[in-house]
Amino acid sequence: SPTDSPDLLHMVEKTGQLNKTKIAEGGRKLRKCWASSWLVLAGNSLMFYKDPKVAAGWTPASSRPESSVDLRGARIDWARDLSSKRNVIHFRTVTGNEYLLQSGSEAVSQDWYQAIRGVIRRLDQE
Ligand code: I3P
Repeated sequence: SPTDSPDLLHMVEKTGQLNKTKIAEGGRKLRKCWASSWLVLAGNSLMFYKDPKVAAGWTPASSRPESSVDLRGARIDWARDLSSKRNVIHFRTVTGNEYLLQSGSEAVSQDWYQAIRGVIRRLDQE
C-alpha cells in the first residue's frame, strides 16, 4: 500500500482534479456515479482522494487514498461509446476494474491520458 512504500515519496508524476466514475468491478458492470476526485499518479499506482492534497510537504505516504489502482498490465483508451461527456478516458486494470476519467478541458484530459499511458508502458517493459 502507499503508506508502506517510502519510495513513493519521490515518485509523484502528476496530481490534479478530474471527474471519475468506476464502471466495472472484476468485469461486472456497475452503475455510473460521477464525482470529482483528486488524482495522484505515483509509482505503479493511480490513487483517488476525495479532497485535493495541496499542503506543503504532502506526499502519498501522508494519507490513505479512498481507493487506488495498480496500473501494471492496465489498458487505456479514449471512451467513445461509453459516455455522453467529452474528453473521457477509459482504463481497465488486469483485475477487470474499469474507470472513466473526464475533464471539461481537452488539454487536461490529454495530459492525463499521456501520463497514465506512459506509466503503463514503463511497467510493461519491466
Ligand atoms: C446516469 C447519469 C450519467 C450518465 C449515465 C446515466 O444516470 O446521467 O451521468 O453517464 O449514462 O445512466 P443516473 O444518474 O440515473 O444513474 P454519462 O454522463 O457518462 O453519459 P449511461 O447509462 O448512458 O452510461
